[in-house]
Amino acid sequence: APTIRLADYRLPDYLVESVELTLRLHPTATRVNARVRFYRNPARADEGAADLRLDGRGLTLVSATIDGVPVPQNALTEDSEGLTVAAAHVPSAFVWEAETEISPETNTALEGLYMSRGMYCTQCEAQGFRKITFWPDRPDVMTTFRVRIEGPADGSAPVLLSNGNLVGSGEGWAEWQDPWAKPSYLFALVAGDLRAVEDHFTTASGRDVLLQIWVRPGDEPRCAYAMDALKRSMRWDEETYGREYDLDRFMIVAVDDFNMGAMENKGLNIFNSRFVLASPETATDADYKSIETIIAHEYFHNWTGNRITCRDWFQLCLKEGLTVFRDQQFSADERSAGVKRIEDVLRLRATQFREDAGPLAHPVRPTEYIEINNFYTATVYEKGAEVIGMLRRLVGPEVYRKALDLYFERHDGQACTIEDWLRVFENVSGRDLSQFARWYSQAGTPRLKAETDWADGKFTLRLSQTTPPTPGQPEKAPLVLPVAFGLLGSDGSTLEAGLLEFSEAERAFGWELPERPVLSLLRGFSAPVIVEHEITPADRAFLLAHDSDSFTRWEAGRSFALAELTGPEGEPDPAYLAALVAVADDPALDPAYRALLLSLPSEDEVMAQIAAVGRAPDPLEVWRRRRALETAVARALGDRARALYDSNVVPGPYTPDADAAGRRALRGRALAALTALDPAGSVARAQYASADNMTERMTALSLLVSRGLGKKELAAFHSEWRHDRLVIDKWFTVQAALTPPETAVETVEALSRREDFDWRNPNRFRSLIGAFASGNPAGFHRADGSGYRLVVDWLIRLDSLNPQTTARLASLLGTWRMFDPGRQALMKAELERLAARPDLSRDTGEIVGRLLR
Ligand code: B3K
Ligand code: ZN
Repeated sequence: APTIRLADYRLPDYLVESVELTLRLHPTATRVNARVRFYRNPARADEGAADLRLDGRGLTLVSATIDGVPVPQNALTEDSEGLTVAAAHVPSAFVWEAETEISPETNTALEGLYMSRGMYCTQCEAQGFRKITFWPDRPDVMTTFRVRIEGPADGSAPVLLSNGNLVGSGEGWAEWQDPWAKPSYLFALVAGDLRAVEDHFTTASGRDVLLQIWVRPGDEPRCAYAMDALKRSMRWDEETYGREYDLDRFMIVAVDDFNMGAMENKGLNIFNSRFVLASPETATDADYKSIETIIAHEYFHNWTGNRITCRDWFQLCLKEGLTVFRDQQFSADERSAGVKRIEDVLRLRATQFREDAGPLAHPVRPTEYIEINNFYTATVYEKGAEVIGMLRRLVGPEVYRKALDLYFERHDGQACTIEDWLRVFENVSGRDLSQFARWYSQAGTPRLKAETDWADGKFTLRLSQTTPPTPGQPEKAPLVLPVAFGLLGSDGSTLEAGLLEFSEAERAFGWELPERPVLSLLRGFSAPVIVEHEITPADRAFLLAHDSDSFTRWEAGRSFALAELTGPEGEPDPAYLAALVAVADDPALDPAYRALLLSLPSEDEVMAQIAAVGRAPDPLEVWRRRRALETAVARALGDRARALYDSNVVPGPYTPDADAAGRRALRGRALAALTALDPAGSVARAQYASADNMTERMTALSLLVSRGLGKKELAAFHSEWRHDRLVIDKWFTVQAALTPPETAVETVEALSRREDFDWRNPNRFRSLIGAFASGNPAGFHRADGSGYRLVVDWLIRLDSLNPQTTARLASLLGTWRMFDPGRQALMKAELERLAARPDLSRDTGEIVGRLLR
């Protein structure tokens, strides 16, 4: 497959004025009629006539006409990626009409038009529309769509939906018109036996919007939280960004078979059902939180993505980084900003730092790809969001808002680039952002080194930065780093605080102060870097007790824990345990925050830390030592664990709000401590038996399974929920991720042989194979290689059906160079076995190729 390069971008030869689509649905023989008004792109007209090139994959062409006349056989050439009409047969403005046939039922890749348990649905981003009809399938070709859907003859799909406004309907058909020009990747169609949960929203300017969440019959009672989150998102975007919704209705559809989280199709968002459906009995606090975030994210795309879209797929971060940043702001406003920031950093480190450290490292704006679906990455999304957060910090919130206003005003209706985005900020702030722009082109996680000095009443902070080489980028240049800091006096007061703009390779900053301060560095995690700063245990303990910045305060505890877990083994530092217990017990602190303070770094985090200093982590050792530290923390908590457990009962019926969830989280940490010291898991068992909500049940079940207990509870759980797919996914996940290393591989193997391991369903596949490969490092990295073999066997099986999900999971093997020679050889051999498959998909082929490069 060819490599696509940013440098090769050219304006489209032809643009589209409007399109009328008619789809006659049939499981294996859907007919698609496309009537398209094309015209020669004026920006390229002086180049003379051009071939008409249309993308198309897996389509059967039935007929094609230009201005009503069949295109002659010798003028049209078809290949596996599309068709070309010779320039001599293409007028400068014309109506192209093509009839094609497709088979949604056999479309297992879940891209284009496919079927999910009897229901028709689409996924077109990035390049799925070309699996529906021949089309210039690129985001800079935007047009208005009119869509007529004719339901399947057997009447199995009475509800027929597409983008925009419903303009006509009758027995077995419906017509939709979307007044907003959009690229093909935002096209959507849904047809099925569905029910709507409805509500209304009145926009700031007083327009009424009909809100509908479409689900399978019986799922209606589980939509309330998604609807609530949607209304809050709509209000927030008006208040925070001045953005109103722009159609008469906004629809969300829940689909069971979906490759990712959700999709922002104009006016018709399509969601993985796990990010819509929730009830206290079936969903955890974490599920509610994800639903809120993803509903907001997709809704926010209406302006950042849909009204202003990307010129080409290299600009993906233009919409994704910005929309992630916006959903993070929203959740911070709706919940606790300090807690949210820590959660976002944890996620960034677990996904993006990991990506940056391995063979898949790439810039926020990549410059080449083979399969664009492989670039919906943590770097584009999460680091993309961090870059915007830095920009906002550098210019300040008022200028940021002005810049966004100008962005919407200047670029509404356009397909834009990162240059357009940065120019808006330059114009509004008067700053030169040319060095800042490196954040978009330079891959890798910068190391920020800090050295301090105290002499003659002067405190000096010497900063230096380096970025290690990444594939294809051996040399790195200094970046603009906004470094938020505080200098604390011995009583905990702030002597000095602010933002340093550090953009050189090294530089010293100095302050005259009455006493030697303690440095609180990178407050709020103001730049996505790894800090290298030798800090004494005493200063760490001081920050953990006194830092007024909730991020650096938490980080002090984290670095303590990492030092315990990666340094020489021994009794944990009593100062750490004492400081930890003090904050965990401090009633003045938000319970959710205390729960985070009490959580130890994940095994992956510990392994990354070990690898960062050039050693090969032993996943089993890491697991064992983490367990030991958990026990030590539990001992240090002593009777307090029981007190925390008893005093944080949330009274009344379950509510998913942040306060209640925070108390449950803290209570969960207390239960973990109790369970660490109780080989029978009796308190966890009791909680499992008495809990009236899934959060407390899963907390208890997870702890039991992680201790090799819970057989009885697992059996009861399964028989109670066997008819609920989303809940049974959890049942697979808890075992795949938390079964102790000795029996993990066998457990996953046995689970994969079950009849209800419906591996064709992406959620189910991820719930077992994904959860094992990403959530159970000690099991997955078993020294005999059986974990790798098991996962790769399944990837091979899935790849022929669903390349996108396979490729994503294959990237989990990207850490192979971090391990000891034995594990490296085993992992490499498995990657080579995968690479050698003759029929490997382009998606998985690209990932595996880069992993082995
Ligand atoms: N834009 C979609 C992701 C599409 C992924 C294509 N492989 C969801 C989102 O980011 O909101
Ligand atoms: Zn998005």
